[in-house]
Amino acid sequence: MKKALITGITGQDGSYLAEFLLNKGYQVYGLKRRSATVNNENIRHIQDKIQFVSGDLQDVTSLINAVKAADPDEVYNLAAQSFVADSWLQPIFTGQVTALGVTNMLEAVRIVKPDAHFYQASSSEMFGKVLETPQNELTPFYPRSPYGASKMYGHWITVNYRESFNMHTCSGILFNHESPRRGIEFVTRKITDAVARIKLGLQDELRLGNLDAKRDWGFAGDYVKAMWLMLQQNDPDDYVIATGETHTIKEFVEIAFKHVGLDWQDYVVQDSKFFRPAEVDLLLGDPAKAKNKLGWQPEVTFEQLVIMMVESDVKRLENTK
Ligand code: NAP
Ligand code: G4F
Repeated sequence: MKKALITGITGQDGSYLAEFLLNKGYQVYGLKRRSATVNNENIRHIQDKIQFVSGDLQDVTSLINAVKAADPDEVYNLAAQSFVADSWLQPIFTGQVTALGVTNMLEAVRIVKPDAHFYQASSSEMFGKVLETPQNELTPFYPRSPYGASKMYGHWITVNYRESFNMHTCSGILFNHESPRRGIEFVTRKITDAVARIKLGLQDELRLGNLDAKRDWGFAGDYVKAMWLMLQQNDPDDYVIATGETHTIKEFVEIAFKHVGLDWQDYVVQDSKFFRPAEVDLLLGDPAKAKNKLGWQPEVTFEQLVIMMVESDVKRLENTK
């Protein structure tokens, strides 16, 4: 039986990846940091099948112990301070976890299990103020936030461990991917949660920032398969994972409200509080390499994704009403 260690197991991607690997017959280990409150909502349905190991990306001793406990064939480093807006409020913490945390994890693997295949959760935020469109694996980076800069370090240190130590390390440059398990602070889930609350009479308005930014949005369930495919290849490499389509925040809002029979213009208020010090205006990925080399392509369309998230939030709130 193959063994995988996932950091960030309680997050959106960690939960879909754990499900995916359990279905493939893997023994799944999840690194989980201690929390004063329960934060297992995304994995409650599979938690009895996961072996949890206590640890934090900032504490290399805990990571060494986690790799020893799991003795993994594959390590998926998904843990991060992943919210771009907060990275300006906590720039040093973001750097410690999202940048240096990657080196901590790579060191733990290099010391304990150097032949394990390693996946690093890199991000299209590294393209930032984009230098070409669409963005592919060769597009130069121009990060626009402490988060983007931290991910860029994480990407390059992953490439460096491959080239310095001959380790099987891959960097997945994933464009935005969403789901009903997306954190409530990210724009897509903030919108679908608000649409459901407004529809059910629990909320009057939705306050948002920049509606003109464009994102290449896919479904998280499709994207975790790409992570796994990267680690099954003989040669480690870096891949852009995206849909090849881009949409504005406004388009997302329009479809979400329309699905419940409402006009978004009656409810959305722009609020300067949600504008960022620097914006990433346009992300559009070119997933040709992933398609050709991994045989990967997304299954869920943009409209299906919006509707899936709205319906899930309506159902959840109806059940708690
Ligand atoms: P997420 O839902 O925010 O999950 C982040 C996970 O990291 C959580 O399990 C969190 O644990 C854990 N974590 C945070 N700080 C930690 C620390 N110091 N030590 C150990 N664990 C820690 O993120 P996601 O959307 O699943 O994304 C997964 C990864 O992909 C992240 O690295 C993200 O930056 C990257 N990424 C995401 C996207 C996207 O669109 N979703 C795109 C590109 C790249 P707690 O539950 O304890 O907070
Ligand atoms: O949903 P967002 O917060 O995601 P963002 O910044 O694109 O980052 C996400 O995707 C990255 C991949 O490209 C990941 F690496 C990262 O970890 C994260 O998962 O914001 C999307 C857009 C931005 O342009 C933001 O300015 O939505 C705009 N926006 C407008 N109003 C808002 C809001 N974003 C949030 N979170 N909240 C608003 O009220």
